[in-house]
Amino acid sequence: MASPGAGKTSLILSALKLINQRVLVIEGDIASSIDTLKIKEGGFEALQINTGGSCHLTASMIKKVISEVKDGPYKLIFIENVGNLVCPAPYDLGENYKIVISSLPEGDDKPYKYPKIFSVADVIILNKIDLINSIDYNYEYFEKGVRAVNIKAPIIKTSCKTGEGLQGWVNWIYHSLN
Ligand SMILES: Nc1nc2c(ncn2[C@@H]2O[C@H](COP(=O)(O)OP(=O)(O)OP(=O)(O)O)[C@@H](O)[C@H]2O)c(=O)[nH]1
Ligand SMILES: [Mg+2]
Repeated sequence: MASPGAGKTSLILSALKLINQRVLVIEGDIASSIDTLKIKEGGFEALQINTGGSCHLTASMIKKVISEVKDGPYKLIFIENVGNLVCPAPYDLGENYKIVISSLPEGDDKPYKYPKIFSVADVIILNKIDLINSIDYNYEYFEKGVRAVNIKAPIIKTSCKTGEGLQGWVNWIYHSLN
C-alpha cells in the first residue's frame, strides 16, 4: 500500500529479480493493465484487478482472481493495492503482512497526516532514498511520526534507482516467509 507513484510496482519488480521462488503478483488499479504489463515484461506472473472507481481492493476481489488461478501453488503472492494512503488501510485482504511504502518526494510528514495506514504496517519501506540530497526531508521527523503510531514495524530505506537497501527488503521477505 502506498501513494500513487511511491514505487509499489518498482519495489515488487526489484524483489522478483532477487527472489528465487515462484511468485504471483496481483495488481490493483482503478483502470488500465499498465502495472501487470510491467511485471510480465520482466518475465514474471501477474493478474490485474480493475476496481472501476473504487479506491481500494477488497477480499472478495482477491478471492475471485485467486479462484481463477489454475497452475499454482505459489510460494508468495504480492498484492499491489490502489494507490492512496487512505482507503486501503482498514481492509483485510487475507494477506499475511501489510507493507506500506512512503517515498521521499511525498514529504516527511505523511505518518502525521495519514496515521492509520502507518499503524497497520508490518514493515515500512522508505523509497527513493537516492533523492535525499535533492529535497528537504527530515528522516528523524518521519521516524518519530511512524513511532507515534507503530512501535515495531521495521523501516527499510530503499532506492530502486541505485539498488540501495533492496537486499534488506528482500531479506525481510525471506524472513517473513519462514
Ligand atoms: N528516483 C527514484 N525513482 C523511483 C524509485 N522507485 C520508483 N521510481 C520511479 O517512480 C515512478 C513511479 O514508480 P512506480 O513503481 O510505478 O510507482 P507505483 O507506486 O507502483 O505507482 P502507481 O501504481 O501508479 O500508484 C516511476 O517513474 C519509477 O521509475 C526510486 O527509488 N528512486
Ligand atoms: Mg504501480
